[in-house]
Amino acid sequence: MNWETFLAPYSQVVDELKVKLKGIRGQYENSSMHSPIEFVTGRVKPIKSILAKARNRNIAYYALEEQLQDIAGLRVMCPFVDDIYTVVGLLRQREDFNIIEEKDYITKNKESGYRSYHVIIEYPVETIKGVKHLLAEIQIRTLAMNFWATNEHSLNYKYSGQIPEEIQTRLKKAAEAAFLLDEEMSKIRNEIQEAQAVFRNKNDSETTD
Ligand code: 0O2
Repeated sequence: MNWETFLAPYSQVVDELKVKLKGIRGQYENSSMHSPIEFVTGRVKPIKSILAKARNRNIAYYALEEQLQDIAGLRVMCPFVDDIYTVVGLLRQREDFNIIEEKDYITKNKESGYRSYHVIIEYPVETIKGVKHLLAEIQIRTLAMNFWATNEHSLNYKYSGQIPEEIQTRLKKAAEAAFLLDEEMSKIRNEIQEAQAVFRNKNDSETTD
């Protein structure tokens, strides 16, 4: 297995999708509209993680491309829960890739407390040998959901996937607190957005003065 050759087109997928998703944010900003996207990150799954997931799920090397959906991974962070569904709507109407699966871990969170909306796409990437259709996973979540998931991921790494029960219980409580925070912020969303618009206008007039 030549990993460099295998992963190169995935790296291109991540780079291209980052540009496209950040482009959505830019278009909202240029139209002085509230952007449903706060920021975007992307990564190619590290070889060690690919091997571990393939081992756990009994996936042979030749089947990785077909069965491992998140070798190319994008993450879209949104200010509010509603924005997640706006982003999903924008993805559904695009013509540069096909959505092949959606996983809603927001209305039904995972046992761990994890919340996010996952969209699995098939993305056509141009290579010197022609077009390759590769899978990529776009995880869409609020800033609060991301805060929780990042911390839980670190703990999972620390405890090699066996987080002690007491910490698991705390994590579940923290997931609920993060969800409540999202709910409360949604209730005062208009106030927050008006304040941000005033702040933006003030900054704009100061830079043009
Ligand atoms: P990493 O290190 O982030 O790459 P499925 O076969 O559909 O049941 P699969 O393929 O694991 O399961 O898909 P799923 O459940 O949509 O999860 C894919 C990714 O979502 C994970 O990738 C994580 O990034 C994230 N995720 C899912 N569940 C959790 C969770 O409980 N906590 C956190 N922090 N992240 C989660 P990897 O490969 O597991 O990890």
